[in-house]
Amino acid sequence: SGKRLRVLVDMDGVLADFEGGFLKKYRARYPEDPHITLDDRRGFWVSTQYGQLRSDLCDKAISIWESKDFFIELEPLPGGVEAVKEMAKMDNTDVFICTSPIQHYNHCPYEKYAWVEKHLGHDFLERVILTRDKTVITGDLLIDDKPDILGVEPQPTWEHILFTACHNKHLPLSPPQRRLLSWSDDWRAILDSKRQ
Ligand code: DGP
Repeated sequence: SGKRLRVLVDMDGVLADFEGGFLKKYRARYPEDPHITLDDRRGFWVSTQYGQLRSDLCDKAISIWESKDFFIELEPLPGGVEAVKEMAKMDNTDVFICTSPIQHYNHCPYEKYAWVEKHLGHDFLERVILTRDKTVITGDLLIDDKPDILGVEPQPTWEHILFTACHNKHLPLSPPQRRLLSWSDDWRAILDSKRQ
């Protein structure tokens, strides 16, 4: 028993395959240009690594996720939709999708809602939080693939669980930080560890 558990789940790189979707569309649009395999991805920002490969590739990378239909066409990552649906049915558990839209706002925010409706159902639209600053959102857990989640609140209420992605899998964790290796990993145990 005790109080309810609030779980914040990131979207890109946790529920939706941003990296895979990006690489597929980048290669289709720029077949003559070099690319970075998912195995060679390092660092959260895709455009930074492409810019290091060749300076003109930074803007070419950005052009991919700024295009219409990029976000709605992202494939779900294995097990994510099922896990979030199961979480939402658990006793004493509130789950929210907590995602940062890109600043180029003409397609992304709309398509994020459309993705949630398509894959999680209309009722889940009540559970979407779009914010550029996740530190001001209160919760017990934030499951997110971004290694450094910073904002105006120096002491966020949530514990950040680093969701493993191609760009962060080699990073050492600074204890006591915890990882979720994939949705096949024991996410239920992580939730239980936060229950009173
Ligand atoms: P979130 O996963 O909620 O922290 O959102 C971060 C978004 O930024 C997500 O849509 C992925 C995207 N993203 C990845 N690499 C880059 C980049 O180099 N530049 C920008 N502007 N966005 C990026």
